[in-house]
Amino acid sequence: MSAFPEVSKIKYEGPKSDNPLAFRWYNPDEVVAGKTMKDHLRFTVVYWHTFRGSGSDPFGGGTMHRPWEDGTDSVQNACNRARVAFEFFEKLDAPFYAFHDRDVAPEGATLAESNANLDAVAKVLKEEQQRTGVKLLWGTANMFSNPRFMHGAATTCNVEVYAYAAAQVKKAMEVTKELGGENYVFWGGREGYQCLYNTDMKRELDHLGRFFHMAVDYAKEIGFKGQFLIEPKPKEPTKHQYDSDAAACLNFLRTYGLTDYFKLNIETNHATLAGHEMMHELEYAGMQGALGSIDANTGDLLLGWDTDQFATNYYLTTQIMLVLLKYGLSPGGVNFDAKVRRESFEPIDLFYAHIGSMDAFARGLKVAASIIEDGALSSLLSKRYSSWDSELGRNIESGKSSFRDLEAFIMPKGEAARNQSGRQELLENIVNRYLDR
Ligand code: XLS
Ligand code: NI
Ligand code: NI
Repeated sequence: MSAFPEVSKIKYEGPKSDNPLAFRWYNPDEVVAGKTMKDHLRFTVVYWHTFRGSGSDPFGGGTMHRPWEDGTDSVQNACNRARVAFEFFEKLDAPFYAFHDRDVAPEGATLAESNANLDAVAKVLKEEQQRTGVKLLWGTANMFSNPRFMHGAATTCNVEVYAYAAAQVKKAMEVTKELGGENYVFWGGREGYQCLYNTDMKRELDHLGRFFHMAVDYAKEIGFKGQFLIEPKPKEPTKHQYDSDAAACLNFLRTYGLTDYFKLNIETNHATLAGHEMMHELEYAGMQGALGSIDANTGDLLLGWDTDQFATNYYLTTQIMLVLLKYGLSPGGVNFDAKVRRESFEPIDLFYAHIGSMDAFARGLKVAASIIEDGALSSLLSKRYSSWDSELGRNIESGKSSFRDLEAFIMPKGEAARNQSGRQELLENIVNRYLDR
C-alpha cells in the first residue's frame, strides 16, 4: 500500500512550471560543468528528521501526522517505516539516504538486543536499496539521546560508557559497510562540556583521539572503504562542542595524527552558530583537502539554535556551489539535514520541502557554474593578487627571501606601491547579475 498515493515520481518541468510537485531547476541528467546535476549534487534524504522527526520542541510535543506509524516502537513498525521511506526517496528521485543506527531501529533492553533490532531493519533497508537503486551516503551512531551518554560518549568520564560507545560504533560501521555506505560520519553529539570545573579537557580529547584511531583500525580490519567524516558544530547540546568548527577539527585531527583518515562534513546551520558563513567553513576545509560532504540546511538568524531549515535562498546555494565546484564533493553529497517546521505537519510537506531545496541547489549550481566558466569573479581575484606574480612575490612564496632581502628591496623605494581597490561592491553586483539571468 502506498503511503503517498497522491504523489507520483517528481519530474523536471522547467522554470516556467507552477506545479508544486515538479522540479523547476533540478534536471538530474542535465550536464553542467562537465557532469550531470545528479552527479554533482548527490542529493541525500536524512532518515532522522524526515522519518523520525515528531515536531516536538521545548514548549510542546509532537505534531507530525504520519499515518503509516502504528504508535509502537517495535521492529515491525520500523520495518514498515523503512519501506515508506524508500517510497519517498524513489518518488523524490533522491539517489541517497543517511541514518543513525537508532533512527532506523529501536533500541533494545541490552546492546545485544539493539544490535539484533538493527540487523532486522538493515535487512529491509538492503532489500529496498536493491529494489530501488537508492544508495547509502553515510551511516552514523546516535550516542547522544540515551541518558547513558549524558557526559558524552568518546569523551565521557565513565569508562564503561566509553566501551559501550565503542561497541555501538563498531556495530554501526559493520551495518554501514553491509549496506554499501560511501561514508561514515561522527557528529560530536555530547562530546564537549557544560562546565570546565568538572572537565579534564586534555584527558577527554586524548580519549577522543584514541576512539578515532580504534575506528580507523577497525575499518581496516573489516575492509570498510568508506570515507570517515567529522561534522563540526560549536554548541548545542553542550555549551562547547569539541569539534567546534572546521579549524578546530583540523587542529584536532593533526594533533592526533588522523588527517589521512578523516575529512569534514560541513553543515550550514553549524557554520552560522560558530559565527562563520557556510562559505567560510567550506573554503577552510577545502583549502586543506578536507572537504568531505555537506549537511545542507539553513538556520534562522533571529533564532539562536540549530533550527535545521530547508535552504531555499538562491544566494546561499550559489555561494555553497561556488566552493563545491572548486573542490568537488564525491564521495560526499548534499545531505538534507533539515526538518519541516512543526506547523508543516502533513506528509505532503516533506515533498514540498525537499523539492524546493533541491531546486535551490540546482539553481545555485547553474549560477555558480556560469560565474566560474566566465571567470566573472576569478579575473578580479587574480588581478587583486597580481603584485605577487612578480619576482619579489615568487621569491617570498618559494621561501627564498629573508627579512634582509625584503628590507634591501623596499628601503631604496622609500614607500610601497599604491594599493588597488578591493571592488567588493562590484563583485557583489556581479553575483546578483548572474542570479538575475
Ligand atoms: C546535529 C547534527 C546531526 C548530524 C548527524 O546538529 O547535525 O544531525 O548531522 O548526527
Ligand atoms: Ni548534521
Ligand atoms: Ni545540525
